[in-house]
Amino acid sequence: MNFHVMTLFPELIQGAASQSILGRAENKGIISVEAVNIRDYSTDMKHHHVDDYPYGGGAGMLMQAEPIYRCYEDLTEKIGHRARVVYLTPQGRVFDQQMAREFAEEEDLVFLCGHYEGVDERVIEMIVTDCVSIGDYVLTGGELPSLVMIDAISRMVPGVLSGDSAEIESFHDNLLEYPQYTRPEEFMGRKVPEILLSGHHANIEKWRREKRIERTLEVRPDLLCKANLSKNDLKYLRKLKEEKKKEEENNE
Ligand code: 6GU
Repeated sequence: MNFHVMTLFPELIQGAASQSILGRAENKGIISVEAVNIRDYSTDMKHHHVDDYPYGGGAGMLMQAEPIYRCYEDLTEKIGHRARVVYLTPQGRVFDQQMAREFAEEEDLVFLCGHYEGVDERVIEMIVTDCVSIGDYVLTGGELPSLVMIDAISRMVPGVLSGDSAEIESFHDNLLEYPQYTRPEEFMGRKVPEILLSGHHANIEKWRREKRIERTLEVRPDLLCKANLSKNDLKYLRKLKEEKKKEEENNE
């Protein structure tokens, strides 16, 4: 899978994408991350400006349509077909695991990173296929969001992760992950839960399932109604809720 990032800060993208699991996947040739500098497509030969004041007034500067359009045309010629173009913006659909899985089916994916107060609406209408936000807060530009997306999408691409770790992780079934422990058995007085040392696989599985339900109820109760819960799961959930209720009554 090939990621193409249109940005004013290509070093930020290349730096992050060359590390860790993404870097390894790139070295193995499973993915590629290429940052293209929009400034190279400026029509302002003297100062290479790519921004200007908004019509109608208002704070800040906007990225102009033409450099972005020229950059996109050049990229499309190189790619050889019209790939999906993701514009990173707080005005977009909120990114989630399901979107990551869908985007992972693409061979090429183009990102447009906005900066300043935004981008001239006309170029968005002309080239963008998907407006995506990574959450309800405001960032200074689209570079970090595009890296977040590249990371989440890449790990859905076959061969990027070893084994089946992408499968067993949180969110594919709307439950948070269970707690994990490695050596030593005791760290500053804190012991690894006995059951994990027991070698009793059925009990361990049961304990892990219960921890997942417990955590999800505690931190993300909104996910529980989307989770696929068995009769036993629901029984355990009822027990947790009753315990919680009793505790609250005791605190009154
Ligand atoms: Cl995609 N861009 C910016 N600038 N801020 C954001 C965002 C994107 N998603 C959440 N906040």
